[in-house]
Amino acid sequence: MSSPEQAKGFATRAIHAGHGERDPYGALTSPIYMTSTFEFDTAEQGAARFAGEEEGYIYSRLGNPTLTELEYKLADLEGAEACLAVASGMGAITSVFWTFVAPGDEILVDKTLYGCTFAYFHHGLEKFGITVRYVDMCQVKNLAREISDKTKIVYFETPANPNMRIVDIKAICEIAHSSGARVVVDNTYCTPYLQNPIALGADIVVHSATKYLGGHGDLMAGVILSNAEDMEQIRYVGLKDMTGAVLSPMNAFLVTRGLKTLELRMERHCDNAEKIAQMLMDSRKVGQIFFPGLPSFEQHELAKSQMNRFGGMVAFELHGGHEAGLKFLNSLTLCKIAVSLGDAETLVEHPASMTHSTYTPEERELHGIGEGLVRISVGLENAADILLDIEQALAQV
Ligand code: 3LM
Repeated sequence: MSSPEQAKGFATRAIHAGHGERDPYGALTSPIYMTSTFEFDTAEQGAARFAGEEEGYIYSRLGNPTLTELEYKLADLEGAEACLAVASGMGAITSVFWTFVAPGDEILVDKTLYGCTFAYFHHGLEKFGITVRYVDMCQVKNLAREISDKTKIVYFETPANPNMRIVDIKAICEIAHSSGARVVVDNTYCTPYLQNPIALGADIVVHSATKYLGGHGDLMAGVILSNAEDMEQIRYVGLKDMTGAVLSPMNAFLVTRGLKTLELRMERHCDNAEKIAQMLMDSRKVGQIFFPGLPSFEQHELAKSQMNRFGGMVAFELHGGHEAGLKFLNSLTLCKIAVSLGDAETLVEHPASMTHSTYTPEERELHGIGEGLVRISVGLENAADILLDIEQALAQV
């Protein structure tokens, strides 16, 4: 799916890439192909499509024109050869792993991961005879020490959910590739507007498109991006036969619509998050602040080198621990108490009891997820209003 749109600016590509032939009625917005199956002209044509001898749609689990438009657009934005849109972020992650791992294989994953991704590895893959090893990939030398020729996949998020640890994409890819492992990066927190893992050497990128890509909190979706060969396997093995995590054409349309404003939205998310992180610095209720844009953040320089800006996610540790975390959430009046991220509304959650309750308390401690940690998905409201709400909630703690 390499595209002639590549040379144009991000917003231009986000709006125009993937929009194919002019519609017969001149409709500016592509129609939504709400169909499960496609009619063949002849029995021979059907057979030729199944045999891969003729291009064309067969059945919506294998492909659908509304999804194709979204896939083409996202491949362009991430600089990937091909893309596959699926039903959720978890559908994306599981479709990749079921395609490429088998019993006896080993995978190396970062020690901090989104809670359900951790649960999939820990309670899912391990049950099928796949060895999962948790490595602190913020220290590149740890991967060099742990990797072996049994390692099939190296997997991480950067920034990691929920504590914003940054992994050096380029350095990790060099080590993984020297051992013949594929590198899979979850780019949900950044979107292709802020970070391009493929340009830094990653083999496969996954996203929860439920978040910033859709951007309005009204859908579930996931995407996978890679080279054409791997994507063919993920589509026809992982999605078609293993997970069946098919995206509805309606939701594909909504993600395509969301992408048109991705650049504008990300700029605003970043502006607002910078202001909130700065304000938190002045609160005596707050301990460590996890935001890569702060010069005091341990990995600020690394973040600067691989991200265009620092994103819309801010986390912080309250001195009062678990109780203080819940009290803070219950004191909010504008911001919503909710998991998920990347919506127009500011969403605030308590990872230890919500998104990361899939870890045991011991695992959370080991993986750097504190009991007093609060996570904010900074929304698109006016910054002054968000600041005021957070300040008054902090005062109640
Ligand atoms: C959350 N996260 O609030 P879906 N990768 C990352 C994610 O953050 C997520 C997924 C994958 C949250 C969801 S918690 C019950 C709500 C980095 C989701 C999975 O399958 O589209 O939800 O994506 O952190």
